[in-house]
Parts: sequence; C-alpha cells; structure tokens
Amino acid sequence: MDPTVSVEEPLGEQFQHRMVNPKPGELLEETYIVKDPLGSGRFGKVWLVEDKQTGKRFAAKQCACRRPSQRKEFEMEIELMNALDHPKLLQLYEAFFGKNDVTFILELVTGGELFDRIADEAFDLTETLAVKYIRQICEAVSYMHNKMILHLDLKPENILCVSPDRLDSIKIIDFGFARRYTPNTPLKIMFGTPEFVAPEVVNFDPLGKGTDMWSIGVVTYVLLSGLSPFMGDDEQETLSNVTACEVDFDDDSFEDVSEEAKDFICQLLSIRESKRPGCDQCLKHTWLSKPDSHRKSLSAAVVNLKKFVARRKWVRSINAVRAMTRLQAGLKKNDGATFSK
Ligand code: PIT
Repeated sequence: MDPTVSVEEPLGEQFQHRMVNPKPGELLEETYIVKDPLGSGRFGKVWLVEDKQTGKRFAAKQCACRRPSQRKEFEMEIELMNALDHPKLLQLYEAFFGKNDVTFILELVTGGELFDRIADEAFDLTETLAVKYIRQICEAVSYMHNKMILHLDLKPENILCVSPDRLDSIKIIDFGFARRYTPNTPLKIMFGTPEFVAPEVVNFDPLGKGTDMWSIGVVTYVLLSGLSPFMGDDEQETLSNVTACEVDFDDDSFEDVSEEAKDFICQLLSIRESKRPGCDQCLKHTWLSKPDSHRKSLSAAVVNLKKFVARRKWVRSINAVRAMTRLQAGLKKNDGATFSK
C-alpha cells in the first residue's frame, strides 16, 4: 500500500468551504434556533443550532469579545480558517461580531471528543485504530504546514469524532492559537497546555512546524497508554519535565505497544524542534504505513484513559472557575500569556 494514501474510506457529504466575512450584530437568535449544548472549553461555549429557514444544523461558538485586542485575535482566527479547506479541519460557516461578543457558526460534528469516546464505551482500542487517528491528524496538519500555518494547540480536547457511528473519523478544531509561520521571522509565544507544549514554548525559543509535531508525539503517547508523559504534580513540575525531555516506556501499559510505535513517539519527542520529522515523513514511518498490523486490544490504555479524561475535565472545570473569579475580581489586565488552560 502506498503509505501516502489515506486509510480512510470517503465520508458522505463534505462541508462546503466558505470565505467568511464577519458581519456585525447579534443575529444568532434571529437566524438560528439554539438547541443543545455541545461542549465548552477555553474558547467559550458551543451549542448545536439550526438555521430557521433551511433547517441545516451547525455548531455555534460564542465568546466574550470586549477589547480591541481580543477582536484582532478573533479576526486572525477567521482569516486562518478562511485559508484552511480540508476535510479533517473543522470549517467555518459564518461569524458575527456583537457589542461584547463574537459568534462563530461552524461545521457540526456530533461524535464528541475522541478521548471521551475511547474512555466511555466498551471501546476496543487497538494500534490499528490508533494508526487511523494519527494518520488523519498528520494529514490535516500536513495540509496546514504546507500553507505555512501552525496549529499550536494540538491536544486531545481538540480532536473530535465526526459522528457517534463513525468513531474512526475525526476532525481537528480550535484555531484560536494558530499562527502563520515565516521561516526567517522568529515566532515566539507563551501559551498552550503544559502537558502538550514543546520545550521551545516553555523556553520561549523560536517555534516551527516541529512544535506541532511534538504535540502529535504526546497525543500518540497518551492514546497508546492512557498516560501523560510529562505530567508532574503541578504546572511548574510538568513544564520542567517537558524541558528535561525524558520519555520512558517503563509502565506496564506499554507491554502491548509495538516497537515501531515507540520509535515513532521517540522521533517526535526530540528536544530539538528541527530534528523532529514533519507530517509527510511521519506518514511514511513504518508504524503509520502498516496500518493493519497491530490488532491487539490495548486494554490497559483504556483503563488509564478513563482516569486521564476525568483528570483533564477536572482541570478544565477548575480553570473555568478561576476565569470566573478573575472576571468577578474585575481584572482588566490582558493575561493571555499564561499557561492556565
Ligand atoms: C462542533 C462540535 C463540538 C465542538 C465544536 C464544534 C467546537 C469547535 C471549535 C472551533 C473553533 C474553536 C473552538 C472550538 O476555536 O462539540 O461541531 O474554531
């Protein structure tokens, strides 16, 4: 099999890519019927909505947007989403800037977060399936990198299943941290999620395509074992584990994991950003190019993933409370440069 060919069967109808020009106003309730909540995150709340005229269903993400600097960030997100037309990258349908908020009308996917699905059902996780997921991520990120756009927030929460009955098909969401990348202009940022950020982010060194590749390495590690490779007792310890870049596969959960998979992870978790393989190289790696060779159930990983998912949800709810407390305290300072997510 040609390793560069997608292992996935075609899905039905594809969402038509649109160039979105944000409109003024809070049109949401005039145009759409707001239905069930789909989820929430750093980005605010996401709801299932239905177009009153056409009956078409979408996801609506609404976020507070009060300061001009916040508006600029959302405008950048829209601009980048306009540039990204790929079936594995969630598409934007339209956007509204209200007086104090912004609403994104997005492609609807109904399968929920991938790691939730793996953890909460009688899910038979195998390396064969993990390969399917990581291939789709590499294909999507390869497309972004060819357009010189970095995602910069690849983590389990941002990988959604397309539908409850297509758990092998995923899409990447949240382009709120995505940035254009020009090789000779150093790009430095100080945001992300400690467990998934690369050493260059922690050290405030220049970023590159390898920064996303690191996160794909961490996601693969967690997917195959349910363990978080750099997790410490607190944020500081996690960040110092990242910069120490010590990865091991000593836990019993790795007993059923293939050597090819471990090699794949090790290559992605190299300390030097430029040493990490790119997406196209990854797609040619033996682990990703023999998609049907590891059918053993990774039952230890599923047990650990349940704990992983529960802990991440706890962290997210704590951060939501912190954000609320900050709001109530009336802190007006822009504290986008933190690690609390
Ligand atoms: C869905 C279903 C769902 C969540 C989302 C979309 C969230 C999408 C999203 C997109 C972004 C972003 C944050 C969240 O910055 O359960 O169809 O561009």
